[in-house]
Amino acid sequence: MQRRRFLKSGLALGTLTPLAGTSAAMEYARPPWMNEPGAGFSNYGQPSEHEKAVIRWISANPAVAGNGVAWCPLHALAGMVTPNGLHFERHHHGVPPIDPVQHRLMVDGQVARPLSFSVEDLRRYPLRSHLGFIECGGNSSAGWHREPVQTSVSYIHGLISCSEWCGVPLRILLQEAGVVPDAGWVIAEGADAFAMQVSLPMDKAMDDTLVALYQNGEAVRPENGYPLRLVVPGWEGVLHVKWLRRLRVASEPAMARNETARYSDLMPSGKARQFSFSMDAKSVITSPHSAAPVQGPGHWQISGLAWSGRGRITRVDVSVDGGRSWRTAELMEPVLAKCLTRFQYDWVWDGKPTILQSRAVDESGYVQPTRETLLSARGHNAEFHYNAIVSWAVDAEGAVEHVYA
Ligand SMILES: Nc1nc2c(c(=O)[nH]1)N[C@H]1C(S)=C(S)[C@@H](COP(=O)(O)O)O[C@H]1N2
Ligand SMILES: [Mo]
Repeated sequence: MQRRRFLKSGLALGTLTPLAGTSAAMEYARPPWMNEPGAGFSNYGQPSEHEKAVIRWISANPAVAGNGVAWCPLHALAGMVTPNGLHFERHHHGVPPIDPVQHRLMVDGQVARPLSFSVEDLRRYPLRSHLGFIECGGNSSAGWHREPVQTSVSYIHGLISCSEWCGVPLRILLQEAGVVPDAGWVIAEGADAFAMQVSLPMDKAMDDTLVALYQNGEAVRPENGYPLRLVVPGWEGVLHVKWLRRLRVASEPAMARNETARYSDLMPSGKARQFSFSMDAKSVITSPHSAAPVQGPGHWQISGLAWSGRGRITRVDVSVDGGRSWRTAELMEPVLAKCLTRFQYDWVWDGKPTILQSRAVDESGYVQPTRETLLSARGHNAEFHYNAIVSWAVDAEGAVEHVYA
């Protein structure tokens, strides 16, 4: 009787065998935690104690205090939003302990009226929200190595995260200050030690750039720029100046360290690719991953993330045979411009060794390049902005390994 019902409901769902469930035991024992009332309320919720392994991995630079990164555990997340406590971190000079009451944002330089704002002043403006990614220009830079680095997907590609950033459009503040005609740049400065600076072209400043106060609904976290940061949709991480304290309108870029010596790429011609700005389309499979081998032949979800600084992801192709054939993956809604997009692909593994790959296409028509194509365009001296197709070999035991295919 039970079995017949099961078969019928299985048929209704169009499948005879469950994808992953085991048949339910007749006895359905009451677990111990149902025997007495549980814990009370908490002032600020924390993840389950069983999720303690889901953390950012820190690669601090031992030579420079406060310099380094913390990687986002992409392999452990689903959907597209990054929990605030797991947003990747990139600091050059540590996280300043800013008192929001004393913090000011100055708008000056080539403006009619230099202005100074408190955090409270900024909260009085109509806010705008951008759900989108921030990606460090150095993300995936292991791809430039001649041999494929053997580590987790998150240690190679985890310098990207995605949040709902809410703040004041930079345009409004610049218009109030009265930008002089022909002032082509805004030099943004952070309130960290050594005052990190970068230069933002005026067009982008006047377009969709935000002075963000909120991250996924709460105040921006200290490590992500509290109380204020720039959010420059689709453009590389370094432009998203944290702990923002000054916007100086200028006719020339600052040519600061992080837009000359860093975040630029030495090309085969000997010239440097500078001011890359927009992040090229990219995708990476986050599951299966090297820490969790595929548990035998059968149905598995290949899942991953795709994004483009130029707009929406229109398609992600997945290859389960090392690039010989490609199928279209399913894109999980919502699919937003300049935002992470989750893709999924139903994979039936026959248990034979193979190579898994993903390839993103964005609305500008740009197709994520193969490693060969990227190397032939940029050479071997580049250090940043690596966005080629990523390959994962699965061996007969299901172990996943980073390879160049
Ligand atoms: N003031 C300041 N802003 C900064 C940085 C910094 O070191 N100081 N790092 C930049 C770089 S290189 C990146 S990739 C992003 C990282 O943002 P996150 O730490 O919130 O992920 O912040 C940018 N803004
Ligand atoms: Mo960065």
